[in-house]
This record gives sequence, C-alpha cells and structure tokens, in this order.
Amino acid sequence: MKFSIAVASAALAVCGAIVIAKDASPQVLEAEVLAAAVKRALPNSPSGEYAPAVVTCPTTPPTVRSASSLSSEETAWLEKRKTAITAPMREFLVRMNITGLDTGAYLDKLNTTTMPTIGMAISGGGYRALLNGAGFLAAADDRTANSTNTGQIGGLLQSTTYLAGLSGGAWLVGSIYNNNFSSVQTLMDGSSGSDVWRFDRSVVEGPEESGISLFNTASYFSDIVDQVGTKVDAGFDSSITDYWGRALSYQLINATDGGPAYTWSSLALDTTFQAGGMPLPLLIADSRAPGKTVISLNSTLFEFNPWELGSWDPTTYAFAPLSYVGSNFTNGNISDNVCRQGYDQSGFVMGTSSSLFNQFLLNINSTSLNEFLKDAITDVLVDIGESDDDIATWYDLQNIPFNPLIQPFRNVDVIFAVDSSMDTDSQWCNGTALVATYERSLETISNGTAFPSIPDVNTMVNLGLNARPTFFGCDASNLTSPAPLVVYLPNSPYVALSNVSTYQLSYDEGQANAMIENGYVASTMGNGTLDENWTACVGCAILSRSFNRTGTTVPDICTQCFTNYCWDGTLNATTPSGYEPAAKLTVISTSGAPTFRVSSVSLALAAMAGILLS
Ligand SMILES: *[C@@H]1O[C@H](CO)[C@@H](O)[C@H](O)[C@H]1NC(C)=O
Ligand SMILES: *[C@@H]1O[C@H](CO)[C@@H](O)[C@H](O)[C@H]1NC(C)=O
Ligand SMILES: *[C@@H]1O[C@H](CO)[C@@H](O)[C@H](O)[C@H]1NC(C)=O
Ligand SMILES: *[C@@H]1O[C@H](CO)[C@@H](O)[C@H](O)[C@H]1NC(C)=O
Ligand SMILES: *[C@@H]1O[C@H](CO)[C@@H](O)[C@H](O)[C@H]1NC(C)=O
Ligand SMILES: *[C@@H]1O[C@H](CO)[C@@H](O)[C@H](O)[C@H]1NC(C)=O
Ligand SMILES: *[C@@H]1O[C@H](CO)[C@@H](O)[C@H](O)[C@H]1NC(C)=O
Ligand SMILES: *[C@@H]1O[C@H](CO)[C@@H](O)[C@H](O)[C@H]1NC(C)=O
Ligand SMILES: *[C@@H]1O[C@H](CO)[C@@H](O)[C@H](O)[C@H]1NC(C)=O
Ligand SMILES: *[C@@H]1O[C@H](CO)[C@@H](O)[C@H](O)[C@H]1NC(C)=O
Ligand SMILES: *[C@@H]1O[C@H](CO)[C@@H](O)[C@H](O)[C@H]1NC(C)=O
Ligand SMILES: CC(=O)N[C@H]1CO[C@H](CO)[C@@H](O)[C@@H]1O
Repeated sequence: MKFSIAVASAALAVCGAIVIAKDASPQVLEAEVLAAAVKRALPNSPSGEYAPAVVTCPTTPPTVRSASSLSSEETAWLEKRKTAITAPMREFLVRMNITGLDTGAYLDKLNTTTMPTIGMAISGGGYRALLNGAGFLAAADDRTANSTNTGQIGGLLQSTTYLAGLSGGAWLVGSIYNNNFSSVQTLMDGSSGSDVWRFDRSVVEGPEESGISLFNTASYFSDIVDQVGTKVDAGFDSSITDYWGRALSYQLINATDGGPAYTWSSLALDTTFQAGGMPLPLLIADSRAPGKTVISLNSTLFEFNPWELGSWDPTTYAFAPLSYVGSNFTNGNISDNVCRQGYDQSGFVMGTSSSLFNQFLLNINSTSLNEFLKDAITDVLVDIGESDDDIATWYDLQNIPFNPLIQPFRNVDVIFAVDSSMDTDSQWCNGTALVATYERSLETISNGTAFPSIPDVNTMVNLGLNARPTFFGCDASNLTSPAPLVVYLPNSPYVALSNVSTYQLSYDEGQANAMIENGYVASTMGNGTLDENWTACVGCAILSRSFNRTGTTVPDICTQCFTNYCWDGTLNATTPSGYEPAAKLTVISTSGAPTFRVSSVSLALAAMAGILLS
C-alpha cells in the first residue's frame, strides 16, 4: 500500500495538522450528506468535473470527530445491514451443510446483535490482486451463475458486513462500488463501448478507440492532464496520485473518461447501500512521515469509508466527513466558513491506496526503454520523490487490510483474508502480511486492536500454511483479548499459475479469466472436489465465535474442520530451501504468454514523461 503524497494532502487537509475536537458531537455529522435519494455512486462533484469546488457551508458546519466510537452513520447503517442479511445468512449457512447442527434453528435463536459479523479483506498486489480477489468475490457472490451449487460458497458476500480493500484490492472494491455494486461476472463480461475491466490495454496505454493507437495514447494522456489541470486551476495542489488515479479510473469506472466527477462519498447516497443491501466498503491508505521513504509498523493507517476519512490510531484518532475533505479544519472546525467538496474523487481515493509510479522509477533499469527515456522518466520521478510528492514504497508489509476489521467497535467474528502478495522468490505469498498485522497488534499504536497469533514465515512455508486455506485464532480461549478468527486464503496455483509480477500491467482476456477462475477455485477448494467438506468448514469458521458465545457444543464436523484447517501452534522456523508449488488441478491453457507490452508501455511512459516535463 502506498500512501502518496497527494494522499498526504488529502489526509492532511484534514487530519494532519489538526488538533482534534474530542467532544465533537456525532449528531453534527448527521446533519449533512444523506439528504438526496440518489441511485448510485454518482458524478456529484460540485464542479461537475475533476476539480473540487467551494460550496455553501451547511447550517450546521461539518466537524472532525474523535475516533472514540463508530460514526452515527455506521451505527445506523449496521442496523439496516444486519436486518438485511438475516435471511440470506440463514439460507447460506444451511446450504453450507454443517452435519450435526440444525443450522436453521440455531440461527433463528440469534438476533441482529448476536448473529455473526463477517468481514472480508482483499490484499494489495496490483492487477494480480485485483484478479485473484475478484475470483474470491465471484465465488462468494450468489449472483454468480452456479455459485450456490453443492461445494460452492455463493451467498457469503450477501452475508458479509464489511468489505475492505487495499491497493489492487482497493481497485477491485472501488470498481464494484462505483459501478452500482456490479457483480464480478458483470464486470468481466463488460459491455460494448465500455472500457471497464479491459485489462488487455495497460493503464499506461489507455483505452482503445478508433484510430491509430499512438494518438489514442497521446490524447488519453492529454485528457488526463486537462482533468487534473482543472483541479490545479481551482487552487488545489496536485501530485502524481492525481494522474495515476485518473488513469486507473478509465478501467475501473464505467463512465465517460473514467467518471471525473465521481466521488467516494457519493457511495453513501446509493439507496440500496442505505438500505443495507451491500457490505460497507472500506479502503485503506498508509501514511509516512515527510522525508521518510519507508513505511514502518508504526505508520498511521487511514481508512476511507463512504462517510468519513480518518484513523483509529492514537497518532490521529479522528475522522473527518469525507465529502468535506479539502476544507480547512482547524481544531476540528471550519473557521473560515469556506466549505469545499469534490476532493474525494473516486479514482483519487483508489489511487491513494496504491501508487505504482515510483516502482517504475525503482525498476526502470530493468525495462527495455531506451536510455533517453529512462533518463527522462527518472528525472521526473526523482523530482517528485524529492519534493515528497509521492511515496517511494510500493509494498507495505501490512498488505492485507485487516486494520479496519480488527477495530473493537466493529466486533468482527471472522475475516476472510485473500492474500495476493508477492513474497517468495517465486512470487507467491508466504504470510508476511499476516505477520506484520500480528506484530503491529503488539505495538502501542494498535490501540486495543487484537489479532490471533501468527507463526513466522518460515513456518508458514514449511507447514504449507501458505499453500491452502488456513484458519488462525480458532481457539478463542487462547486469546488475550477478543480477536476474529482469520480464514486465510493465499494465492496458490490451482488451475492457473497466478504468481505473475506486480509489474505486469496488461492481461489478455484468457489470462485474466484464468486468474479469476484460480481465485474462485482456491476459495471453494476446487468447487468441493479437493475437500467434500469445505463448505461445512466455511460455515464452522463463521459460527465458531458464536458457538463460544452461546455455549453450543461444537459439531463433530467442525471439530474435524478445525483439525484440518487451523494452525495448531506448531513451529518449524528452519529456512526452507525454496518454494515452487505445483498446481493442484489441471491448469487452464491460455492463448498468449503474459503480455507486458513493453513497446506500448514505452510509448505511454514517454508520453507521460513528456507531459510531466512540460
Ligand atoms: C452434506 O454432508 C454430508 C456429509 O457430512 C454428505 O453425506 C451429504 O451428501 C452432504 N449434502 C449435500 C447436499 O452436499
Ligand atoms: C439479542 O439477544 C441478546 C441475548 O439473547 C439480548 O441480550 C439482546 O438484547 C438482543 N438484542 C436485540 C436487538 O434484540
Ligand atoms: C452452470 O452449470 C450448468 C450445469 O452443470 C452448466 O451447463 C453451465 O455451463 C454452468 N454455467 C457456468 C457459468 O459455469
Ligand atoms: C467451478 O465452478 C464454477 C462455477 O460453476 C465453474 O465456472 C468452474 O469451471 C468450476 N471449476 C472447476 C475447476 O471445477
Ligand atoms: C456500462 O454503462 C453502460 C451505459 O450506462 C451500460 O449499458 C453497461 O451495462 C455498463 N457496463 C458494465 C459492465 O457495467
Ligand atoms: C513503535 O513505536 C514504539 C513507541 O514509540 C517503539 O517502542 C517501537 O520500537 C516502534 N516499533 C517499530 C516497529 O518501529
Ligand atoms: C486554515 O485556517 C487557519 C485558521 O483560520 C489558518 O491559520 C490557516 O492558515 C488556514 N490554512 C490554510 C491552508 O488556508
Ligand atoms: C539506473 O541505472 C543508472 C545508470 O547505471 C543509475 O545511475 C540509476 O541510479 C539507476 N536507476 C535506478 C532507479 O536504479
Ligand atoms: C517471505 O517473504 C519475504 C518478503 O515479504 C521475504 O523477504 C522472505 O525471504 C520470504 N521467506 C520465505 C521463507 O519465503
Ligand atoms: C467429511 O465429513 C464426513 C462427516 O464428518 C466424514 O465422514 C468424512 O470423512 C469427511 N471427509 C473428508 C475428506 O474429510
Ligand atoms: C496460543 O497462545 C500462545 C500465547 O500467545 C501462542 O504462543 C500460541 O501460538 C497460541 N496458539 C495458537 C494455536 O494460536
Ligand atoms: C483501547 C485504547 O487503548 N484506546 C485508546 C486509543 O487511543 C486514544 C487516543 O490516544 C485513547 O484515548 C484511547 O483510550
């Protein structure tokens, strides 16, 4: 994850320099925002374009609040969501076939307070993470064809309360929510005339239009520059993240020019969302101190939800109303009576959770760009890096967005964590992200968050915990404070060798679909073919904390599942000799080899460099 500068600008205007009004009334926030009954994420930036604009302040001006509770909006929304998922969760868990438990009767005894709270966390890792995460979400979504058949887990998404994404995972979550909670299948299918999810054209090339490709790319960049220019003209700082976020939006938001006026806060205006009809989307961005290029475990983590931007960490411990980010909050209040809106542009928010450009800097010498272009681009990016306009780290160890899901106020019982990190030499994950979150939970900055014990990465590899689903924190009595059970779903080869590089920026349809299918099959254990009891085990993981709360005897099949899937505390920290897992099922043959089209990327980078230099 990356926290770009601009990021800093965003959080900044808000959180950075502020002394927090610890007693800000939550009711204040209620006064604003949710008036309009609009259908979906919408282009509601007051300027009508990419730029933020000054608006009339509401009678009760927006304020920054202390992080000492959930927001009043979230509290009210949770009631709606818990009610909305009651029937789908019952249907889903009955279908999971937990032999020996009268699942329907068990759930009927629970209410909206005592029912399980499910969270999902989709890791970073560029397009690899987007595609692998998409496979999981497709499997979990009961709208996917055949996903409610025997051996499948469709309906998990419809039973989930929180869906968190980081970096590539944030692109996935953001794309789904900015497109009216479209299913993965709909986005994969695409539609004529739409560039959404057309990953065969890389983000540096731009979408295909009629005409000659080189001109397309040039006009794509000039459109982006014009859009960001409106923000600069309106008196706001811009950064590489603005360009990056705009470019991403062409692929992720199904609207002309990537929807320059779409805002993240508009998600809260969607009537289906307001009625609890989808999980609460949460994006994470990391921060770094100015002048530092390394993100440490002690870095402050920021959360974007549809209502607010802020942090639960004691270093910030405040939330600002997202739609007014960009206004000058001093001591938590707007003292100059100037309100600004439209700063939380959706692409900018997604870009804030991921900033790839510096990796081109770091890896530029390994590309086949000619020397002139390498120099030009290096100059541009060095400038940006030196002016602190962007972070120089693509990869933060905390690559799975657990932080918002382990906040005690949210009472999450189980987290389905999809890890598409690139850790080992062979580009598979080895649990580094789990270890990072666990270690952070032991630091002062964790501020009451708890996470189950996680073994070292050597143990992960030696015991194969990174090669198949693994549950952590199964035994609630072994925890010092309440923490969720983690269902870890590592990127592993089932039907595709999905360990492609983070720097692969374009995917032909066959490869993209194979990667999505791999994520699907990984989260269903080969649609049940690798373990006929997998769905029961998913159900057992979801109900585990509930069994404790209600003093229910754990069904035999769950005991069997926990024996099979829970890490039992065994360690083997010897350094493994390497990690080269074989595919568990028949690999889908795809037409082309991985396509990192260096030639077009070169052109596009050249165009970008030219623009930035001008
Ligand atoms: C439910 O699980 C049992 C074994 O525990 C199995 O015999 C039965 O076929 C399963 N039912 C379905 C619908 O999958
Ligand atoms: C749910 O059930 C618990 C325990 O049975 C009870 O304490 C609580 O008040 C109930 N909550 C609601 C919203 O009914
Ligand atoms: C769904 O299952 C049916 C019956 O097995 C099959 O014919 C169909 O192709 C499947 N659809 C998808 C999208 O997998
Ligand atoms: C798993 O099920 C999905 C949905 O029915 C289907 O598209 C896919 O081909 C199946 N894959 C395997 C390996 O069984
Ligand atoms: C994209 O938007 C167009 C026009 O609103 C719509 O017809 C199409 O279904 C959308 N496509 C996707 C994949 O959402
Ligand atoms: C985090 O900060 C605490 C308190 O300042 C310090 O003791 C600890 O060593 C730091 N940890 C890391 C990983 O930087
Ligand atoms: C924000 O407001 C404070 C207090 O009115 C003022 O001192 C500060 O200069 C303002 N900051 C900006 C960036 O306008
Ligand atoms: C790339 O190579 C050049 C020449 O060897 C060197 O000066 C430059 O620092 C390198 N750039 C990076 C990002 O490693
Ligand atoms: C695990 O991944 C980290 C990078 O995240 C790497 O430094 C380490 O060598 C890897 N260890 C093993 C055993 O794969
Ligand atoms: C699945 O569960 C049933 C019932 O508990 C058990 O008899 C069977 O051995 C299990 N199958 C596997 C592959 O674990
Ligand atoms: C149980 O707790 C101890 C102490 O925190 C820890 O070392 C151990 O790994 C835990 N066991 C499991 C299975 O999580
Ligand atoms: C549970 C816990 O330790 N909460 C603390 C988080 O940080 C804030 C700000 O420092 C404290 O006020 C809380 O007590």
